[in-house]
Amino acid sequence: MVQVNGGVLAARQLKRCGIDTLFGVVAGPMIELFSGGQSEGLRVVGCRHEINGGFMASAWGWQKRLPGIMVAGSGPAVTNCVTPLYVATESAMPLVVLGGSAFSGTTGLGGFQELDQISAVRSVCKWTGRVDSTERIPEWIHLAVGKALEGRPGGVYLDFPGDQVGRLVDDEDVVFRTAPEISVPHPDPDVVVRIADLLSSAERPLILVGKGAAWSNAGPAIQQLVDFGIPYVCAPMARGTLPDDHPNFANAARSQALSGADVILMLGGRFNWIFGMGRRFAPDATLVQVDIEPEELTSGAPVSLGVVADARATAEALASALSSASSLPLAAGWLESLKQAARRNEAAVRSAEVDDSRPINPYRVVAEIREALPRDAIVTAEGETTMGICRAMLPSYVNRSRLNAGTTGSMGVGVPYAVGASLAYPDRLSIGVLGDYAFGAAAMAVETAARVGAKPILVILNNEGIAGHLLQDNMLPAGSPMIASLLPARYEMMAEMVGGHAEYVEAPEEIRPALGRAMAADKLAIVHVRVDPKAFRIGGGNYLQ
Ligand SMILES: Cc1ncc(C[n+]2csc(CCOP(=O)(O)OP(=O)(O)O)c2C)c(N)n1
Ligand SMILES: [Mg+2]
Repeated sequence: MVQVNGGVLAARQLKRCGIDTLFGVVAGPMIELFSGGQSEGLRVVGCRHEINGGFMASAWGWQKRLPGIMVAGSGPAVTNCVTPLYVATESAMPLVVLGGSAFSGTTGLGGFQELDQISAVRSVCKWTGRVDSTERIPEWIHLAVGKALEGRPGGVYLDFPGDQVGRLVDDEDVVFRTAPEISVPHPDPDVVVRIADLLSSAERPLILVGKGAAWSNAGPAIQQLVDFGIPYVCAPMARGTLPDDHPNFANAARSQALSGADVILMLGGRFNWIFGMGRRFAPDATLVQVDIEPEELTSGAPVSLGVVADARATAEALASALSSASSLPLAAGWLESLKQAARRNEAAVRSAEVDDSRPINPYRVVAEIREALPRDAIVTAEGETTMGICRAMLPSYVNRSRLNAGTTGSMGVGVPYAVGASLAYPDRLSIGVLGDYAFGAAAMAVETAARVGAKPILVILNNEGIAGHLLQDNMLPAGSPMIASLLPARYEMMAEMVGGHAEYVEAPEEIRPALGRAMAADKLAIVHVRVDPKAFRIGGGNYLQ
């Protein structure tokens, strides 16, 4: 009879779930989970802070279409996971946090790091559970992975009382579980006909593409649909679900599209603040929403027809329902007017893109990045000014290749997202375009990246603060100590510190060569670009939209 501990059992079940990478901060009472992970052949990424580990795991999971797994010790290690769980749940990214907790025999006595951890995380989780026996650890992992992944993905928490983790059990008393094959919900055929009729009789149809469409790989089917002549707008992290150079891509005319459409079909997205809580549409617009979660269909938006179904299955059904029509002639003028509006909006920033002045115009930096990127790059953008400019200017061409501050607008995600994405797809370029505050919020993750061989390129647009100097100069008392402005610290030295590649750029003509050297270096790189602290975004608007 062979005896194994709870850590080995957890690792074996995770492998059965298709997971080959764990993130975590080594701590009791979870040491056996780390050791079991390593002995069972999983890659274990030891992070410098649970918040970074949780974000790395979320990005890895979003890329792999599996839950990211984050292993944390007890007490503060678990409370440090509250933010990644919240961000994952709100941004529909699958994340499983496995947290150690106090030993059962001493609870209530003031044990080390004792806390009611489930209560601490419950409101930011899709599901929580507590391991009740070492033998059942595989079953609990099976439950946690399934709950994180199915329906709308999100964060889940599984609590491991310390005494269950290290206990040895006979391996023949343990049952491993296999995930069910899940058939996704298809739309009712009659409803498909109704939506097809609505679209083909619309004068100003519009398709909105949410993260659910990205998650369900709906891109090719949506492409067939928009090829009938329908413009579409992508949610920020759904960029690339179909390639951004599709002629009907209307994000550059987003306001015109949202306020002008007469029939709007939302595929796999929520009418939350990113879509103006559903209040920005024309009063007589007809709204159809397709979502895997029924409760999403009641929201601030005046939805007239809700469909509980998978985005890809629905887009495929609609494309075949429309297939007798070669195009939608009624909508041709509308599509053309949005293309013109997009060209006008893009032209408004053109002079900034080629601006030669010093300090460097941030639009110039992002334009240079755009020209240097391969089509399959995974792009993470974060910051206030910086993320807004990236949203307007950086394209994505491949599904689930775009990460940003997401539904919660959380700073501190950028560095770990870029690292997690690089670990998920080591052969693709993972680039983080980050504000200086955003970089600093998670800067020590560069040590993790260098140690595990992740090779993100982190381009820091250093405008010396939170929205550069704009907040400090205009909204805080004149002459008061700097709290929103920051020092122009030499951030690239953090790459040197860990043996990575460092670039420091002050002149516009140096941007491209520096990016080229960083890409050729084949290791973690920081390209630190000093940009104009007084520059702001042209056109304004909400920073995540
Ligand atoms: C966790 C968290 N804390 C604080 C904020 C408020 N906030 C919004 S943007 C931002 C930083 C922006 O500065 P930077 O990253 O340098 O980008 P810039 O706007 O200068 O390009 C902060 C702190 C937030 N969104 N999330
Ligand atoms: Mg800044």
